[in-house]
Amino acid sequence: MKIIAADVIVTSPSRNFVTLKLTTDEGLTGLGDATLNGRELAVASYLKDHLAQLLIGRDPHRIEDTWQFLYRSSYWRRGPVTMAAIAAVDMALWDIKGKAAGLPVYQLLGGASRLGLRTYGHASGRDLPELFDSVRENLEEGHTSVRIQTSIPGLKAIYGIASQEQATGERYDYEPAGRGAFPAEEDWDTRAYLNHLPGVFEAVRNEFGPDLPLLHDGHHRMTPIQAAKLGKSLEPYDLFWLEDCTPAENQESLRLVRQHTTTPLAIGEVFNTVWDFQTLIREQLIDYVRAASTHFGGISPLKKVMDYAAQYQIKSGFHGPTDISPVGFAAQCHVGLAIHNYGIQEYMAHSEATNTVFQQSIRFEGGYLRLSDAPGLGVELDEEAAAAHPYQQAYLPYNRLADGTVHDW
Ligand code: CS2
Ligand code: MG
Repeated sequence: MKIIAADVIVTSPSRNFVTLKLTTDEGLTGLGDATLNGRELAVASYLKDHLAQLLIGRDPHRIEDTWQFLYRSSYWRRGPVTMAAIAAVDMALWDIKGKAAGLPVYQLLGGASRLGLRTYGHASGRDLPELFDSVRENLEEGHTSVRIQTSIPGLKAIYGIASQEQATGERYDYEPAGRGAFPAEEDWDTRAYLNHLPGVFEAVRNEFGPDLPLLHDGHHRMTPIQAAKLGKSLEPYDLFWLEDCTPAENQESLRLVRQHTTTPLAIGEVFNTVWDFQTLIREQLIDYVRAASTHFGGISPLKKVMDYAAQYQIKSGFHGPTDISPVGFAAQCHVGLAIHNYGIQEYMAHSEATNTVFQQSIRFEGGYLRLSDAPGLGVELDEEAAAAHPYQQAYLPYNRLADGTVHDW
């Protein structure tokens, strides 16, 4: 079997997605997700202008060899653009291998280790009543764990609050990247945040009891000592995890956080390779690996990092917002179903428009994501529907402190 075409499809049903479609001389096709939120066209160009011609004529069964060839021959290793492009190729090859074998990808990774994938949903609110309603909605949808994000008194707009208006007038529900030619500016104050958050968790615990697993995303905004303080102050509320408490490109900073708190830590949605996790895993500085197959080079490296993490009892908590396309989401769900050290999967349902372009076979039933027996990844792309939603420029927001300093968003 040989690859005879490599096409890049850019579409914007509710938000932008970049998809690679590989076609073989035997008529099989494979899909891969290459979406990099806010920088989509850079990856589309990487695939179209640099990788597509290298793939023509190759044997699609040689997944590991192709991955190593693309990674090492580029010379310029790592980085989100390169690794999203390689991820798309890797996923599309696994999709083809599954279709050729007549098996879903998880079967090729060792078979199912569980019946379905436990999830967490996103709850948020500008005040406690709105937050409580949002938690209830999540529970009604079937989520058995809930992420809690809240507005901070005195701040106008911050990451993760669904009902706040964007500068463009759109709502946050599906996509924080606002459409338009310039990123929206939000505000930030770490002291106000550290003072406000423990009270919110106390109120949520009082309302929903001690058993509901609760999560929180710090979105890279704290220094190590601030993160340590937050972890400590949230200990009475027994979090499932505190996510991205520091900008973790400095892996050593997690030593300090870890020394001070038993709040479990999850990190890595912006990481691109296993090396970004090396110190964090070896020194057991985290509890959950937050990588997404799409930004991490695909299914092959995601399986490798989880096998490494398994030696240290570290589990998966793959990044699953709607900027991971249905293809990338399916890819990591196949890994999640197969590995022993599965933890939890972030799950935000894609919009109706997204689901008309991408037909997904994963179902969310009884609180679990259930994978189908469809061969390969189990996602179909309707190219006509995709063409009806042309690319629209969009940017993630950014933050400024009260004195005008740019801060981590
Ligand atoms: C995130 C994302 O889901 C999460 O935990 O932190 O919402 C993230 O902000 C987006 O993926 C950025 O594109
Ligand atoms: Mg996050």
